[in-house]
Amino acid sequence: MKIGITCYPSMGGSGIIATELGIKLAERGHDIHFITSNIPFRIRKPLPNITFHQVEVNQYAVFQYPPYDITLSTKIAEVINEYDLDLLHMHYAVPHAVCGILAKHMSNKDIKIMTTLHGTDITVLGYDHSLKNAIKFGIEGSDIVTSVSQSLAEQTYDIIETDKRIVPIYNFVREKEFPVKPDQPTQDDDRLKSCYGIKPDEKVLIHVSNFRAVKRIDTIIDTFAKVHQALPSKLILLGDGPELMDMKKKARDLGIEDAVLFLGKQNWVSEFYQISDLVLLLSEKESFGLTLLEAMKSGVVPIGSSAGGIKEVIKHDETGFIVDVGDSTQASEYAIQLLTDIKLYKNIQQNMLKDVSARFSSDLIADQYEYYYKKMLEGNND
Ligand code: GMT
Repeated sequence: MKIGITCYPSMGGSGIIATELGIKLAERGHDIHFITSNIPFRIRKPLPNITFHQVEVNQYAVFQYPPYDITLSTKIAEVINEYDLDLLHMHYAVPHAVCGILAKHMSNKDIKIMTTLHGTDITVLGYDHSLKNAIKFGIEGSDIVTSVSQSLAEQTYDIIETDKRIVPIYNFVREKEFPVKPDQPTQDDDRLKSCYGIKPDEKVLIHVSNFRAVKRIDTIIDTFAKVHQALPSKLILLGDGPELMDMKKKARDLGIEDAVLFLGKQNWVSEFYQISDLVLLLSEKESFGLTLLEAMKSGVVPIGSSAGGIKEVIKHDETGFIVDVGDSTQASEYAIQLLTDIKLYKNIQQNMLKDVSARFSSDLIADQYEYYYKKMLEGNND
C-alpha cells in the first residue's frame, strides 16, 4: 500500500508511534510517505520504502501567525496526486485529521483517511470550546478512527460527544530498539552509571516525560524521597518542560538534590533503561504511557497511577503495580518491596516481559493497523 503519514515529528509519544509504525510498515514492503514539518527524530538513517516530504511554513507580513494547517494540507494533496497514495494516516485530531480532510478535497482522489487519537488531543484540547467542533469534524470525517487505549476511546465519546466508532489499538515498541537488560550490568552500563555518579550498589528509578503538570512529577519526587530514606538509590529524570525548575526546587527543599538526576532531553533513552530497576509514571492524565512500555520491554518493572490507559498497560500485582493519583506513600511501599525482594521482582519482571510480547508486540499492532487499512480500502469502515 502507498501510505501518507502526518504527525508531529518532535519527541512526543504521538510522533514516536507514527514514526515507528511507518518504519515497521516500510519493513513490510509498504511505500511510506511522511508529510511532516521536519524529519521525524526516530528516523536516524536512510531506510528503503520511506520518503520524507517537508511541509514549508512561510512567514509573510500579512499573516500574524504562519498558516501551518493550510500549507500542510496543500502539501498532502500534492503528495496524494504525485505518488498516487492509497490512504492517509493522520496522527492527532487537530489539526492533522482536519488537514487530511481538507487535503482530500484539494486532491483529485477519493483517498481513505485513518485518524489515530493519542490523548491530549482529546483529554486537554477537547475541553477547549474553540477546538471541540474541529476535533469532532476531524473524527467524523475520517473513515476509521483509532485510539491508543480503550480508556481514550471512552473519554472521546464523553468529551467530544460523537457516535463515530473508535477502535482501540495499543502503542507498541520495535523490539530491537529496546533490548532486555541483562541480569548482570555490562561494562557500558557501569560506565554510564559512573558517568552520572551512580554507585554500583544503588538502585535506580527512572521517569521520562515532557515535564508537564499532568505528569505529576511532584508525586514521583515524593515517592523517591521515601525510597531514598529506606535504601541507597538514585532517581533519573529525563526530559524537559514547564515543571522542570519547580521540580528542581522541590528536590532541593527535600534535601535530595544530589540523588535526583535531572538529565534533560536525551535521544537514547534505551541506554538509561538498561541501568534502571523501576520506572515510574504517576500522571493524572495518560491515555497509554508509551515510556512505560519502552521501559517494560527493556525489563524495567513499572509502578503507574490509575489514570486513563495506564491500567490497561500494567496488570496490577502481576506485571507491575498501580496506585491512586497522588499516592506517593503507596507507590514508595511498592517500590521498596520490589527493590528488596528479589524473588518478587523477578516474578513480576518475567510476567511483564511475557505480557509485553503477547499484547504489545510490533507485529501484532502492525497487523491490526494493516487490517483496518484493508477494510477502509474495501470501503468497509465498520
Ligand atoms: O505524553 C505526552 O504529553 C505526549 C503525548 C503526545 O501527544 O505526543 O503522548 C500521548 O501519546 C502517546 C502515544 O500514543 C501516549 O502513549 C501518551 O500516553 C499520550 N499522553 C497523554 O495522554 C498525556
